[in-house]
Amino acid sequence: MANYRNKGGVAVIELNNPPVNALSFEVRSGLMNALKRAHDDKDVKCIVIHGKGKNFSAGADIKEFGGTKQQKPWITDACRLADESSKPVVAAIAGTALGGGLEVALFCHYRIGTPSCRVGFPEVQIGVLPGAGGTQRLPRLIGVKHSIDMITSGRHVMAEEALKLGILDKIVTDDIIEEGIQFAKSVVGIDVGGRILRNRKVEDAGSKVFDDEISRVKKKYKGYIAPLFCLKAIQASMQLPYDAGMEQELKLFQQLVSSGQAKAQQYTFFAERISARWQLPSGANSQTASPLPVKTAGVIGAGTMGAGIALCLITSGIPTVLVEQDQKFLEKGVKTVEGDLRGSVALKKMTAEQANKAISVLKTSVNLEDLHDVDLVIEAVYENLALKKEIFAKLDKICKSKTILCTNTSSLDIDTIAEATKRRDKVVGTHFFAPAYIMKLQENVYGKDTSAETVATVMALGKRIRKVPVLVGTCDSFVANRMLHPYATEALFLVEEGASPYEVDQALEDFGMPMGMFRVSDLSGLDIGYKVRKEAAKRRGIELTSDTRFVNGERVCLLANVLVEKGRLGIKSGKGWYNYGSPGKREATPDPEVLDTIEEYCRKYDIKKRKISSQEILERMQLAMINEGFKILEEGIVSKPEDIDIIWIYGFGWPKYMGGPMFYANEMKLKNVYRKIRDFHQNYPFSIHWTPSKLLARLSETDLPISKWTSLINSNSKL
Ligand code: 3H9
Repeated sequence: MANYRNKGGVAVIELNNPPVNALSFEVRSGLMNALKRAHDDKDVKCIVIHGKGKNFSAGADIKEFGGTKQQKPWITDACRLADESSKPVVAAIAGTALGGGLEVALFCHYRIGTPSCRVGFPEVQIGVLPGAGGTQRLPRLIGVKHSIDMITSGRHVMAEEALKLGILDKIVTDDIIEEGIQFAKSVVGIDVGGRILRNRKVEDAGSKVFDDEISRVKKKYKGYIAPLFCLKAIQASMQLPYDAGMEQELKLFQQLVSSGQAKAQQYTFFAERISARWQLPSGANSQTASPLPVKTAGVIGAGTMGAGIALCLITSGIPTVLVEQDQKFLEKGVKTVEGDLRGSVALKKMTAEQANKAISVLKTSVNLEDLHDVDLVIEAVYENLALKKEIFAKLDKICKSKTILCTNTSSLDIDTIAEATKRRDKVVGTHFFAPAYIMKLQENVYGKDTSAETVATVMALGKRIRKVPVLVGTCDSFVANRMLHPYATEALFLVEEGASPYEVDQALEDFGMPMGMFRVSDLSGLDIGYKVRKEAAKRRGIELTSDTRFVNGERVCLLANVLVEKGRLGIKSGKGWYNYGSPGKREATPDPEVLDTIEEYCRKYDIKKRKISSQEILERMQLAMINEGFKILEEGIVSKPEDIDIIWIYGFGWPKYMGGPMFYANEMKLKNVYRKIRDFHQNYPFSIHWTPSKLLARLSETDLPISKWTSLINSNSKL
């Protein structure tokens, strides 16, 4: 709703729907009535609109999209009187004015904001476009070029920049409502005609600008349709009169709202927030547990991962000690950090000043003892259980009793590592993804003794260092890599059976993955997987050679080992599944030598090859991994499907417009997913990953939407 009061001739209208004052049906109706009242009241000389609490408004209520509450008045109906009023209308902005919130402000004649306020059109990130005049009014205020930038990126613009662009008329420092009232009074009597945006013309930027932008946007936001629709709507503002432009904007908005991409992107928006609300089996949760302060941190291991993690910490202002046992490796790690900082400055992702500030809080050491005073340590040495246990035992003696000890292991048992210490409650997994500075996922893994306070601390740390933290339980390889395993295994089987690695990658990239499986393997280094496989086999008492075809009756394909043994380690050696010309180069070209190696391998084992369609490639890789996802849910390793989707989106770049693998399964209908998995199980009986999940079997009978799975899982813990 919207509150109304008359303060000495100033109508003060408050958008009231905390915490973000989303423009629900009630708020839109309330705003329309309040503007009418102010318009009709002869005592009122001017009008101020502000938001209740900390925010102006975060825009339309996304939950209403596609629902019954999406009904008139629209935001445009609610605001029409602001446009038509001869009384000055001022938007007084604190916190955020986003999407429809900024559109309300653009219907006002003036906009003032606090120094920390932010404005923007983030609609594109939830698969739609500003549909209440934003694409028609912003170009009339700040021109086509800046409007394209803001609307297609969805970025938030801070107060200073908003003032420079002309979105804000003034930045004020006192109470925003009082400032709004004073400002409104100061403009009473000044003709508002020139301030009404619908009356302004949009400068003709020419059609070439749009041709160039279409190419840029297609490249930058590959696969996403909303940015292209945004361009069409902005172009309409230039080509059509205001009313016709508004009609065109609404038409494009409605097309997007009903698209599958918008549904998936909006699911992702809420999934991220649902996933942030964690819970431990004990019942302790994000509401009840408080994090410990992390004023200083330590990172052990200055390899690619360690250096990347240290970079995340120092760029977030956390003084960090980077420890490596060997001075030469340490120097190499520091060079990596410095190089990445320089790269960020060159790409204008940070200023030289910020880079200098970050490096100034990095200390280095070859002595673990230098971690005696830090609040949290992240160990990022290579994947060896004995080594990790040794380090944790030492840390336990060196560090303060309150220090939290984290391991970046991607597969090892947290409880076994914790057993090396006398503070098992303070041991936790913080699994980062390569490259650690870029990839947003932080998979936090609790062990059986990890305390709620420890979990709260690493979840809060994740947010602070601009990651997306997700909490998972401990099991072999946790969630991300455990699901990756059947996905990658199927990729290799497909190659054995006749698809080339390049066809596999093409199918995945056409689907929307940023990189195919084989390119990712080359980037990570084939030797890493090789070592992990050997270690895992050793733990299970198995000896693996490239001739191994079955392990305990289960089919395996060790083609990747054959490449490693030929010295093809991926990008680092200039050759892997692809040819890169020379070590470190990124441009991947298919390599006939690899195809020959595969041919030779298949001949050796008498494997018959056949033509494999891209549909089969996607189904086998994705359904194998989705089946594993249901097993993970069934075992309670994560408590909700949203956790899995966020892991795949931020850990492996699953396209947001496809909503994550569990959402994708939901869209395919679970009965179809289950049927196909059962068929694959019949056709490929030697792959345990095709054994259908019991949870999937049950859910497929119910046809419940993904939003209801969690309640069914919780009410049927014994499935
Ligand atoms: C639009 O405006 C279309 C128009 O152009 C045209 C229409 C015709 N709706 O994120 P937080 C909830 S499209 C419904 O945790 P923060 C959120 O789910 C809209 N709910 O806080 C959460 O609920 P819960 C364009 C919303 O401080 C709670 O509010 N606007 C909406 O970290 C707190 O949110 C956007 O896309 C919403 N619009 O961040 C902006 N927004 O506690 C989307 C939030 O139950 N919003 N909620 O989990 C944001 O980016 C962030 O929420 C914001 C605050 C930056 C505002």
